[in-house]
Amino acid sequence: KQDETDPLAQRFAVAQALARRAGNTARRFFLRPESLTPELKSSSQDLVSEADRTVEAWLRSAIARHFPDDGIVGEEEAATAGTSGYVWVVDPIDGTMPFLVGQPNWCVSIGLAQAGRPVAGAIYAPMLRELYAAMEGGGAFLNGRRLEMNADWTLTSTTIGFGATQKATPQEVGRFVEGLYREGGVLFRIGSGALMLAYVAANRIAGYYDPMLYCWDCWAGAVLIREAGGEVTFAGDLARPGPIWAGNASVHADLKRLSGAV
Ligand code: 2AM
Ligand code: CA
Ligand code: CA
Ligand code: CA
Repeated sequence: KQDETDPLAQRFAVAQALARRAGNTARRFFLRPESLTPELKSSSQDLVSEADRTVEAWLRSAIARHFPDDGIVGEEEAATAGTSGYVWVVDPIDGTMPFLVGQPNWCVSIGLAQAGRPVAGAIYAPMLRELYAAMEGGGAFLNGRRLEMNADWTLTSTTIGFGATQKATPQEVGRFVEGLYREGGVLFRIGSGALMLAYVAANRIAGYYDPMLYCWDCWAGAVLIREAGGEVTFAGDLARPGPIWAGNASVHADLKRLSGAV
């Protein structure tokens, strides 16, 4: 049983509850898509709607109510600084594109940083009825069931998740896909980086590479990977996007090599 006075365990419990509640709010929007008027952000495939904004605003006020001294970084609003050393890293809807076209593969992602390090995370995918949760030193779980990554898998044991939004360059995409297929690998892609990381932790895909993610896409997922026994490198931080590689030790190294990072 977790220590209820431990500041991280307290936040971890709240993160899971908020991910569920936020997910259920997003789900109500999802089931009434005619009520949404999506707007373009940076490109024709970078969208936002009132679902994203409403859920993030709700999350921010709920976090501030529970932990007024914590910082918050999220996709749809400017970061707010805190004094406690804890920063919440939230994506109200990861997978906005799938969300807006009626695909079930989207989620709420809530990560926690302590002194800039990923220490806890909760990912809730309402249409899949899946809650992924992990806290440093406490293991990774899917709906309460412990996750443990397959240490024997290679690049070709099953498919490999690849992010590659329009922010990735054609060169980055081409080099990686060509190398992967040359070595017998096969691509997997859904429009949610957080869920692809969760799928790696759950042994549904063998690894994941994205040339450019923001912290809110991958913070919670990074904790899941580590606590499920895998390796993850995020070259960005709380302020800057960057590439990410995830898998067991062998797949993680292969993905770095195929992307030209080493
Ligand atoms: P989003 O749905 O929250 O925007 C897919 O590779 C990942 O990239 C998702 O986590 C998605 O998060 C994000 N994403 C999708 N389109 C993007 C874009 N145009 N710019 C930056 N990130 C994007
Ligand atoms: Ca977005
Ligand atoms: Ca995202
Ligand atoms: Ca988002």
